[in-house]
Amino acid sequence: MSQTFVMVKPDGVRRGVVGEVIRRLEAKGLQLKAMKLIRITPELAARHYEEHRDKPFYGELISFITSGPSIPMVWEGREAIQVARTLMGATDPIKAQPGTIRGDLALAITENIVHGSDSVESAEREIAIYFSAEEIT
Ligand SMILES: Nc1nc2c(ncn2[C@@H]2O[C@H](COP(=O)(O)OP(=O)(O)OP(=O)(O)O)[C@@H](O)[C@H]2O)c(=O)[nH]1
Ligand SMILES: [Mg+2]
Repeated sequence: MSQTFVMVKPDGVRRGVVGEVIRRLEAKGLQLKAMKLIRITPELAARHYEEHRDKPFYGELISFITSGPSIPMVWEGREAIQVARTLMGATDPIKAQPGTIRGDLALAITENIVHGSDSVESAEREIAIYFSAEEIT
């Protein structure tokens, strides 16, 4: 069993697809271990996206992720990191396959509905940014 960090971004909350994202992860067989609704602060956003600090789209990324409430979550299951990334689809929704969350629900690369950890190290790091150990069941 492994754990991953998945987050519905502000566009997903605004568009009312939180339930749809959760439904797909549950239907696949992953188990929800922790969840909350928060408005990400600029400080939290900078920690989350520190790997992208020098990218040209960094400013856009930070202003978008702080633009409204998000739903950070911890999910658990076999190969949870890979499984969640596969269900999410490619980063650019234009290239994401139909049947994936981004392929079915999104059209813009910044507003791509969900975030998912891309490695064991990033899952551990991101879970610790958003949740204390007591908040994970
Ligand atoms: N505007 C813009 N945004 C980008 C670009 N590349 C990535 N992003 C945004 O930055 C986020 C993080 O980029 P990555 O970590 O490389 O992509 P990812 O791992 O598929 O997506 P996350 O799960 O959100 O981390 C993406 O989800 C996009 O919202 C880009 O070329 N232009
Ligand atoms: Mg990423």
